[in-house]
Amino acid sequence: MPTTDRKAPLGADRDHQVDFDTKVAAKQRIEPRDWMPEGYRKTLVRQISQHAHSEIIGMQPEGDWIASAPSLRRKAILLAKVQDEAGHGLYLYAAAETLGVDRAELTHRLIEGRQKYSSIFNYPTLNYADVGVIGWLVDGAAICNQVPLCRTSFGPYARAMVRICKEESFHQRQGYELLMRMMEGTEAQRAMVQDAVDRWWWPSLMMFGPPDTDSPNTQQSLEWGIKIDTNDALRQKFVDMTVPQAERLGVGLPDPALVWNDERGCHDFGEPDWDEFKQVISGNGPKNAERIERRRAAHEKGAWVREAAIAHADKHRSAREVTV
Ligand code: BYC
Repeated sequence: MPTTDRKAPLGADRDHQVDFDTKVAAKQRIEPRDWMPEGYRKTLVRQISQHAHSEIIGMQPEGDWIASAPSLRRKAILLAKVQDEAGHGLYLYAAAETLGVDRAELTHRLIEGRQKYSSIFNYPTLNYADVGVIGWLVDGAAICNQVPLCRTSFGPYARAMVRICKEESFHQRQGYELLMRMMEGTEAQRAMVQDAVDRWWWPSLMMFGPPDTDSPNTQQSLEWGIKIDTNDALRQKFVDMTVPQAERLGVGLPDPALVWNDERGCHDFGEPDWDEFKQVISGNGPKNAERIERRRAAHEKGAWVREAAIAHADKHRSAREVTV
């Protein structure tokens, strides 16, 4: 499907822009048929499709553990979570399609390395404690980032976020509950949890994106109401939310600079390794090549399903034509 040009006719541009700005300022939703600045549309396509890719690629690190889940209960929980992630990807691709892009094209951009997905999924899952820590920290960070996005200015994205956030909160709780159980277990189980927390803490902080001073998109996205908070504000919120949970769990967080600051009314904490972040989002993280290769192989393997669905739709269409 070609990209729709939603630029207004010459002469009407100014009125449309005023109308758009008024709606955004009044926190009303912009809907797919409304006029929107081309930059707004492009930014949304970028963010929503990268978000969708993250959900789909994010199925891999945990999906690897479905076959080795330690009990039937854990397997049922993990299966449900990974299936939810596929669903989130679908809601988000559908939201992106309302902006005039085609999902197949977005998938190609991902596979060909022309679009990003969340840095967090380029780290390996080494044991079952990682499944719990992904739920607790990664889904916890995702909730922090996504709850404000329920109020984002583009209607289809905001509505997708409402559904996604409900499911993310189950994801976060199942992770925390798994870790709680492990912490009640043996010394070796507690050590596994601590090791997983040590490995996932900094990558979780990186999920919120570069520092505000190094974030080229934040200011404009805030003005358009696409983003509601800055990267640093959400990172801070996540740290403040997570510290008491870590204490309750009985694990340490691997940051010697992490301390409550009475004056600021929040925690001080150390800087993530931004060079590592840049490497990971440039395709050089520990698992980037493997994640993309698996996505490409899955896409190719699914070609017959897409062909069959199109043939089925064509058959129905021609059957309808005969009977009308
Ligand atoms: N990873 O100007 P900035 C999940 C890129 S999935 C990779 O701050 P922006 C889950 C950024 O794209 C949750 N790239 O950008 C699933 C930009 O590059 P481009 C995923 C990153 O967009 C399965 C450049 O850096 N959540 O929860 O204003 C299992 C400059 O950054 C990252 C979302 O996608 C990163 N971490 O802000 C379990 C949330 N950070 O595109 C869990 C929706 C930055 O110009 N997205 N970059 O080449 C957002 O909220 C925003 O896009 C971000 C970045 C805060 C991530």
